[in-house]
Parts: sequence; structure tokens; C-alpha cells
Amino acid sequence: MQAATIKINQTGESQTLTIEKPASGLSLQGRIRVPGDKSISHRALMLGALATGETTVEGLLLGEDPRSTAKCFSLLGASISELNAELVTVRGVGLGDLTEPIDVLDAGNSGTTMRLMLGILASHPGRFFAVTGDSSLRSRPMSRVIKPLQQMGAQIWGRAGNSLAPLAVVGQQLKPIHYHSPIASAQVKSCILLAGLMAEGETTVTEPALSRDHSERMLRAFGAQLTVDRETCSVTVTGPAKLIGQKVIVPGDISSAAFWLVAGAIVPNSELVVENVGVNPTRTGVLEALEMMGADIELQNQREAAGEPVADILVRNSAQLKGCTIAGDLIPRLIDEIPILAVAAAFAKGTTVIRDAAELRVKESDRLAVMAAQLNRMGAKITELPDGLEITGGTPLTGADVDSYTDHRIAMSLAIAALNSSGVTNIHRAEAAAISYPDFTATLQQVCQPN
Ligand code: SPQ
Repeated sequence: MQAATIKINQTGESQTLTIEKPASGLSLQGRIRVPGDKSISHRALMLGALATGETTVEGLLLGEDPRSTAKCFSLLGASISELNAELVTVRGVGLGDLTEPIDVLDAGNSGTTMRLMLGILASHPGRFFAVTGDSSLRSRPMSRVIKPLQQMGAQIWGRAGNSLAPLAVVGQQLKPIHYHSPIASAQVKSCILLAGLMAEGETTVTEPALSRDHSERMLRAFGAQLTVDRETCSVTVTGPAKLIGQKVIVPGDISSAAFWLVAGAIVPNSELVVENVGVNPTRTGVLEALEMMGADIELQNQREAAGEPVADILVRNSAQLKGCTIAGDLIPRLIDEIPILAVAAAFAKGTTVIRDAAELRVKESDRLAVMAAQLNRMGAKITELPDGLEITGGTPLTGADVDSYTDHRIAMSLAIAALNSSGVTNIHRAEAAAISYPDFTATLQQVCQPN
């Protein structure tokens, strides 16, 4: 039996991931775990840093993005133990007591770090902060959080009319507002709520559709006074708040599990169980989309861990996927899974239409343009729409030279597409996967079994 070729070539800082399935074909088998949820990991570090007393974090994601958050909050005075997935201890400074850092705060590639941190920094009166990120983050819009923060009285300056990093912040005593966000964004919502912790009175954020609610759950657990109105998609925090250190258990990231769910659904004869995955309803849109496509997916052993629902997810390749429409309120609940759903659609029978997803153009890359171009290089039939993709599935894909554009979700989505294609695929700049999934290639090697 010949094994699949799954190997990494390192050139300087850059990696090329080469994938070729054996002539006999392959299937995916086994029980695996994915790393900790990225959104929850950031929030655990941030709230731990702001709380009084000790916060313990089990299952933290050891990806580059949470590392950026940990570095920033260490510079701001929190005491954070060495990062590991078993147990991280954070000794917080107490709300309002972050120190003025002696260096620039570097959020790296992480939009969540920069946007949530801006709300925290802007509300620390009298202190100066300089904030930057890598070239991708420096091109991502920050005005979506800066504008509402300015309405609260924040003083923030930056490039392009105060909309792009590097940014300078001088903390102020902020006033509460009711902000009607034009976009369903957990980063915007969380930024304003975090700023509202220090403002006197009620700060409310209303969004057009419900985005992930990890901040709300965790803020409440840390002792903040928070009310949620699901009907109107509104959240209110009452300040000034007091946060007290907690025990946080981070479940596996459904956004990382999504690669295996799609792989298991499209690669013939596959059967995989992804254990311990966070199934918060604000994140499970990918399960609903895959169900619409006819995938065989089952949630097992459903339970709760530290305020977040968790399950093991079984996927079997038992039926040919079919095209569907993904749009509307479902989009914020699967926003990061659209690249891998585009791969599922490329192998599905019929047409899949993805709409209302223009937000993808301002992620780590323009994910609509990049996924369409890279999958089309492999023979897919994808047309870009202003706010989505139209994918005519079912044409067999052929290996090609493709590029991640330094976007972790693109790198991993292309690797799953390569598994079900003929010939050799070289994924350039595949090192980007380490942003959210450092062991992705190792798990890929583990689950691929030659026929
Ligand atoms: O942190 P970053 O770089 O923005 O990461 C991404 C990702 O794909 O990992 C988006 F590019 O996830 C965001 C997500 O898209 C993480 C997030 C959060 O933790 O609050 C919310 C979403 O972004 P948004 O802009 O919709 O609020």
C-alpha cells in the first residue's frame, strides 16, 4: 500500500505543503481533537488580564493569534504564565489598572486582538498606547470600531483618516452609548462592550443579526452585569464593572473542526470523529450548511463546559453532496467557514450560491477573490459575486500550484481540496495555518489512510 504524499518544504520562513493522494486513493479515518477555540482563547486572556485575582485557562489555543494577545497583555501589566494547552495562569491587574506599555503593542495577524484591545485601551484614562500589526492587519479596516469608540469620547489616531493601523490611543473616561452596528460583527460588539465596562451607565450594542456571543458568556461569568435581548440582537453592559478571575475551559474550535467535517464528507469511504468541539449555536452555521448539502454528520455526547456547549462530531462520507444557497442571518454564524464550504461546494452536485458575505473581502485576505482564483486553478468553476460566490460543483479537480495569500483558512481549505484531487498540489505560504492550527499538517498525515 502506497501512502499519500503530505510533506512540507521549508524555504526561509516560507513553507510549501505538497499533497498527492496514492494511485489507490485514500480515505480519512480516526478520532481526533482540534486545538482550542481561537475566539474563546483571546477572550480568556483579555478578561483574565482585566480581572482581579487569578484566571486559569485549560485548552488554550497555542496558535500565533492568541500568542499576540498574550504578548500585548503582558506588556500591559498582566502576569501570564508560559502558554501551553494544559493550563495557563493569568494574574490580572484589575479593571482600569492596565499599565502604560513601554513598547508598541503588536497584534500580529490578529483582527480580534487589535479590535477588542482598542476598546480596552481607549477606556484607560491618561495612558498612551501605540498599536500595530502585520501587513495584512495594517490593511484591515479599524474605523468600524474607532467610530463608535469616538462617539464614547475615545481619542484615537491612525493612517488613512484614523482608519488603519498603526494607531495611537490616549485613554479617556468614556461615556456610555447605544450603538446600532451596521454589520453583524462579534469584534465590533465585543470592542464596544469592553469599552463600556469602564463607562458609567448602560452601554448597548444592537447588531443586524446575531454574531458569536463568547464575549457575552464570558463577561457574565467574570461578574459583569450584562443583559441580552435576542429578539432585537442587543446586548447591554452596565459600568463601571468589576471582573473577578475565573476558571475557563476552552473547547475545540469548530472553525478548525470544519476542515475535517468537509474532508470526511467529500473523501470516499471516510469516517472521522472530531472530539470535544465547541457547538455554541452562534457558531454552528457550518453544520446547518453541510446538512443542507446532504452531509452525514452526527453530534454525539453533547455536554457543557464552563458555559459553552460541547460535542463530539461524527462525519461519514455516505452520500454525494448537493449544492445549496448560503445567505442571510446564517452568514455571521459560519463566516470563517466559507472558504472550506467553497471546497465542499466544488465537489457537490449542482450549484451553490453564497451571498451576503462581502465581509470576507476584509479578512486576513480577500477570501472571496482568493478562494475563487485558487480553486479555479485546480479546475473548479467558481464565479465571484460582489458579496459571495457562485460555485458549479462536480467537475473533478486536478492538483496545481496554489497560494494561501498568507491566510490560515485559505491554506487549510486548499489542503482539503487537494486531498480529493488528482495529481500534485503545492500550497505555497502554507505556514499561515499556524495562526489558528499549528498541528494541521500532522493531523492530516495521521488521518489519511491509503486504500
Ligand atoms: O481575528 P481575525 O484575524 O479577525 O480572525 C478571523 C478568522 O478567520 O480567524 C477573521 F478573519 O475570525 C474572526 C471572525 O471572522 C474572529 C472573531 C472573534 O473572535 O470575535 C469574529 C469574526 O470577525 P467579525 O469581523 O465578523 O467580528
